[in-house]
Amino acid sequence: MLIREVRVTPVAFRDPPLLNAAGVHEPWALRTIVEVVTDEGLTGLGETYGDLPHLSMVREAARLLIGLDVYHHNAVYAAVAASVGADVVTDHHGLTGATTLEKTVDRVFSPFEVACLDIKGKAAGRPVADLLGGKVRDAVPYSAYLFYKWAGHPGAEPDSFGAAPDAAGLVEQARLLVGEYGFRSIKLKGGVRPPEEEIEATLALREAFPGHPLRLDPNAAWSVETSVKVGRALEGVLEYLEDPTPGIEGMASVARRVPMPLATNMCVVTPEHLPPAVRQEAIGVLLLDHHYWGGLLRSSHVATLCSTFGIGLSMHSNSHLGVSLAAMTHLAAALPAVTHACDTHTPWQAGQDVVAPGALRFVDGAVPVPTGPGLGVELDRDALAVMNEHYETCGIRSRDDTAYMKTVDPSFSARGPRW
Ligand code: GKR
Ligand code: MG
Repeated sequence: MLIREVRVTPVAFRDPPLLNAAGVHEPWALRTIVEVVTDEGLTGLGETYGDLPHLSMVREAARLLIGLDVYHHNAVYAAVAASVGADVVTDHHGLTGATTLEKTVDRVFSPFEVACLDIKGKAAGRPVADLLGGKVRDAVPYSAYLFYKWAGHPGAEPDSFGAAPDAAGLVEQARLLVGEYGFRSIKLKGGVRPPEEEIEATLALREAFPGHPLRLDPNAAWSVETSVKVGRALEGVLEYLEDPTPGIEGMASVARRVPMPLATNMCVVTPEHLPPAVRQEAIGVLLLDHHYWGGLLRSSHVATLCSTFGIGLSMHSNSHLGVSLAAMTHLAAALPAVTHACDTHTPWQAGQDVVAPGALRFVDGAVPVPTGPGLGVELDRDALAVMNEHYETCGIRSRDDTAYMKTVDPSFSARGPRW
């Protein structure tokens, strides 16, 4: 079945002011929706980052895919690799660690791979999870993803989530998300307030939610010594501590001295990072992310490798829409090795989406695996057009949490480790 056309549509949707070690989310988050159309009239969907350097590479790769067979993932990968060439662009998005040539190719390939799987699922009349080995769970558990947060964007009305400047605000935010979605695990985005305050916030969450596994993720904002202090202070409180400090060596030094496993979506982000991380016993949990691990099949191979080396699995997220949530859900549903609830930013979208309502929902904090063929979601074309219009007019072309933070606090620096 041959690729006849590829449509690449950048979109923007409203994003609340969520704080992290790099700064704060801008008023609009960007994504790119990819539609692959075949000679048999089937269309497959993919979703990826919307930052301009990445979007340009996705557009360039799309041109080279015309005429390729959707069943030939290796040929599609080779075409993408050829289009990216040897120019590693520093297309960081959010806090996802190093940029390497392989990771860049994997990032560009991912939405096309997902779209091809969507098409193959539609052709076979089977959900994507069946193409990945079949589901081992009917619903995928996600965690409540808490952020320190301003009441609203500067100069705008407060949003419906409210402010979360401290422990009490975060507990309130957790009550809101757990109440509405039924989440059974909680993740706190740290690296924002001094570590003592983030310990206090984590302990407040533990008291308010005694049965919920908790994680804390400062995105490498701490030195090794600070990480060890925080890790020891939170003994018995965290299921894992995520990216406390930069680099595999730094993580390994912390891992040897704290009681809980360390998790990462920053120091192991491409295959070449796995051998040193395994050798140095730097991580106990990998947060997979098909958007930069080269799609769903490559991610499932990485998952198998992790199991071999006794590394547990969770899933990383950045601000995303429903095509990504569907893909993440099919992948996690088909991976026996997923040991922890996955991350998602979905609640922060506040209902904005490019997929037609109905296929994706949260039940007790988990998303039931869509049962329709392929990803099981359909594009809402009106919503896509509106979000594309937002992209054209929003004025943002690449995510830059640091520059946005500096408009409010000119002395802010994202250079780490900060504490
Ligand atoms: O959305 O601000 C955010 C997160 O901080 C994101 O950019 C990170 O990549 O969620 C991510 C993480 O777990 O590190
Ligand atoms: Mg993280």
